[in-house]
Amino acid sequence: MSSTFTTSPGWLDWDPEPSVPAFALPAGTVDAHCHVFGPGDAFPFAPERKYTPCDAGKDQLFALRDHLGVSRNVIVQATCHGADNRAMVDAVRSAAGRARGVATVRPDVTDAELRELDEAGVRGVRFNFVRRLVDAAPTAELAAIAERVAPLGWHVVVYFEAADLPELEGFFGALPTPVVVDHMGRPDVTKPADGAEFARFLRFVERNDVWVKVSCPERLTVTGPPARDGERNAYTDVVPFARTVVAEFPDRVLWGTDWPHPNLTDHMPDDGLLVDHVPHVAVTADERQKLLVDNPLRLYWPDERP
Ligand code: 0GY
Repeated sequence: MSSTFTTSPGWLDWDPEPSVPAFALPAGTVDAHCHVFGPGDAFPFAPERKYTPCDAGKDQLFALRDHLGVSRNVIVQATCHGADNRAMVDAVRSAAGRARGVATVRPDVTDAELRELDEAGVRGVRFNFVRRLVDAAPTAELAAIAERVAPLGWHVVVYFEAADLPELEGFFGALPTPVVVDHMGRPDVTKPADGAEFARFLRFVERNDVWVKVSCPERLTVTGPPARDGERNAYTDVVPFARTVVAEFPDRVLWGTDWPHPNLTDHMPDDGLLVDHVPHVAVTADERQKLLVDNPLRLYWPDERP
């Protein structure tokens, strides 16, 4: 059946033929940030969405998982599905224990709905402050949601632009759950990694119960990837930032592909190259074991923690 929707202008589809990574991920690696989109005819996109993606369903995600040598996924609710978590929950349930979910919920979510999400494998809620993606909810509403999910042992995933951290960090620091920051808080990588702006982010992480996803070099880079047939060390301008975070907080970092890479307009990454980026930011086997396996297990599969 052909799709009954049209993707946003300039939309780039995910790469159907990612390369085989040169770097072998350690056994048990978790891709702790990825999404599913639809399929749109089965799981319609939200009316309030700011973009319409291509289809990127669970079977395609699981094929990528196996291709890259990943063991498990954390599937994060994408804004194009609003607070309708059905596509994400269906994918998590289908993974038979090999996936967890992060949901978006509204303040009127019932306790029964939260319990059902928990039973399906959801372990967090996402608060998004990126204006091109959402009309952000009032922080009082979000604080109330955090109070509701804290007793379930969930955490809060936050997505924001670096320039907004000064305004938001007090709110984040007061949340009653661990806070997981998407994509290193989106640093401006044209500024120095040892400069004032990133130092402020590092201090925020240090002082609070904050975890950091060292993800999305393809979104943060200005130099871009190498040519498809070139050497495999891509996104080198992002490395100093990710390297600093891993070195300073080895027990509170996570990694993810961000497949299917929404809203990229310059290039669509080769997911194999994203795997090959990892040993440049986590340079010892011990750091990689924590980043890829031990840390995500502690947060998402605590019963199996090493
Ligand atoms: C990401 C980043 C983006 C989009 C979303 O939920 C989303 O729509 O997260 C983005 O456009 O920067 O984490 O996938």
